[in-house]
Amino acid sequence: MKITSAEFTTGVANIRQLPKEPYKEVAFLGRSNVGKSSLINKLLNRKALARSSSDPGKTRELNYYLVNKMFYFVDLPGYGYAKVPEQIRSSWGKLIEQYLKGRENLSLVVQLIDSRHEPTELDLMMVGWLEYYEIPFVVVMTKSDKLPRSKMPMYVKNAKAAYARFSFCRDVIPFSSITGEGKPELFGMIARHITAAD
Ligand SMILES: Nc1nc2c(ncn2[C@@H]2O[C@H](COP(=O)(O)OP(=O)(O)OP(=O)(O)O)[C@@H](O)[C@H]2O)c(=O)[nH]1
Ligand SMILES: [Mg+2]
Repeated sequence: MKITSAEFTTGVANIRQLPKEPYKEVAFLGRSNVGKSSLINKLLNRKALARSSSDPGKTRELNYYLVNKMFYFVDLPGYGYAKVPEQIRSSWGKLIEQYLKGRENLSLVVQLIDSRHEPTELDLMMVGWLEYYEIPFVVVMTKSDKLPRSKMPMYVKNAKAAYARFSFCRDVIPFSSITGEGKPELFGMIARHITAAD
């Protein structure tokens, strides 16, 4: 799939503001600072469409990007950032859950975990929701450029084992926003879900 256009359309802070268009959606889910915005920019061949910052926890809304005037990428607020007050953290969690639970046109969720670390409790809780709501997801291991190449197969094997019990997990893919590793695999997966009949 060739990217012909990509634009930011809206930031949603309240579940009632979700776009009404019937476009299919791919949502990006992961803890704060894991590399969601960088991955979206890489997929869309843009430098700074999705705002990537050195200030973790900055993305507080569901950010909608319309791609090829055909489907949406949704950058979900990063969870698990300790410095954010508890009250705000729980309201993000609620917004994310309401979104995952009720969004009919949600075709695929991309969960990002750091290549160098095991999935956190929150990561597994989130995919627990996906499993419960029967939403297919793919796990992306970000920042793969930070791992020695020789160690990658072992890390991938461990991550696959951590997700083995989830029947809605479609694959585990190492990815780097710097080298572009994993981009063709991830794009292929996204394209298949966007163009599927239902
Ligand atoms: N080496 C390396 N650094 C990366 C990669 N992806 C992201 N980063 C860096 O990690 C930091 C966080 O990246 P973001 O893309 O802003 O992360 P995010 O998940 O969108 O963060 P929030 O919006 O705060 O939740 C930035 O300093 C990026 O430059 C990668 O593939 N490799
Ligand atoms: Mg971000």
